[in-house]
Amino acid sequence: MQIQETKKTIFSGIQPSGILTIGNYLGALRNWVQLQEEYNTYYCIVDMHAITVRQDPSVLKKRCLELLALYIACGLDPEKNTMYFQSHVSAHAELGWLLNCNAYMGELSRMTQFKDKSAKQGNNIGAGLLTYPVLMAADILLFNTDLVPIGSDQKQHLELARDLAERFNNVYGQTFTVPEPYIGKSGARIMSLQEPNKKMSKSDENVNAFISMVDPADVVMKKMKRAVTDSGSGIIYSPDKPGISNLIDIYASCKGVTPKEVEKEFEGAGYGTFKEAVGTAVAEILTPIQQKQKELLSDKAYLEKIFTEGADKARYTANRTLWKAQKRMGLAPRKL
Ligand code: ATP
Ligand code: LTN
Repeated sequence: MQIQETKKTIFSGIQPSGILTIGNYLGALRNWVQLQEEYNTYYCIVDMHAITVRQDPSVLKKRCLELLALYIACGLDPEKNTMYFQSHVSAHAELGWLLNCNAYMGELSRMTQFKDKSAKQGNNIGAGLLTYPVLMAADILLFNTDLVPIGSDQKQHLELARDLAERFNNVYGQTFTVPEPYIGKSGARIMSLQEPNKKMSKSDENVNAFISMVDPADVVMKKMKRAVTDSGSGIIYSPDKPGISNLIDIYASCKGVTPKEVEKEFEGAGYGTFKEAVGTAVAEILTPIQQKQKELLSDKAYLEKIFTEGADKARYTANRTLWKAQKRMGLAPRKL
């Protein structure tokens, strides 16, 4: 009990907006698993973030449960981690509103993800896309989070969460812990297999651009073989070889080695041989996870118990922070 209380806190989340890719796994989930021993961890399924773009309700519902099963299948122990759905803890939306009232249009409209996603939406851009990072800041600040493990694409959003925390603390008095990002040494930015200058994304229209966590070994191999490589030859890690460098990153992250060590291992090898090795390394990681996820999904009662207990625990801590922030802003205080 004593140890539990002195542990630092981690919060992170993934949107159930599609089937996860190996980018999500290597950039985020895998690090979460490593961190679970040392920290007090909250790993959320951020379903309210997913609805910032239109979702098919029946598909979303299914994906939420699949994502929880995937968290566990990847190695998150339900005994050690608090796992729950964001929409089950209303303090997320409520603190999001308080922070919205302290956020500036200018800083929100400068967010790269907003610019990218709104460009795809044409004329009717949902307001949720603009305020999305404020909700993310609320997620994090509710738990007095010290560390947020994320892929490097989320760095800008985390910077905003820090700015909002500092601004709030300066105006209303010390309320929130200012969080730090945790970005892994390898796998922090896995690129598209088809356009290696673009991030691998689960919402890419081209299925050959990503490897999904549920792709069977033969599909993994097929997609790897189709991956765009660069002119010339040689397994060389260099900015002018974005295709092969991405494959080196994937292999290095799967095997826990450095890009330099990969170059050495494949010295003199051709692209074909290397792509096969990368495909095998990825499939070796995915196959056991897929089996475990399938088993877990056959026991809905077990999953329900985990997300219900997770939300109960998260709600308790989250409400305390929310009520403190409300009080600081001058809303009528209530008994804790
Ligand atoms: P979408 O494409 O639907 O916007 P996404 O694939 O970016 O979503 P998120 O749910 O937004 O997925 O991200 C979950 C976590 O995975 C975040 O920490 C994010 O930084 C990380 N992540 C996403 N894509 C990659 C990638 N290509 N490489 C490394 N990390 C990634
Ligand atoms: N915005 C993130 C998902 C996300 C998140 C969070 C990550 C929502 N809330 C809190 C870390 C902490 C994304 O798009 N990847």
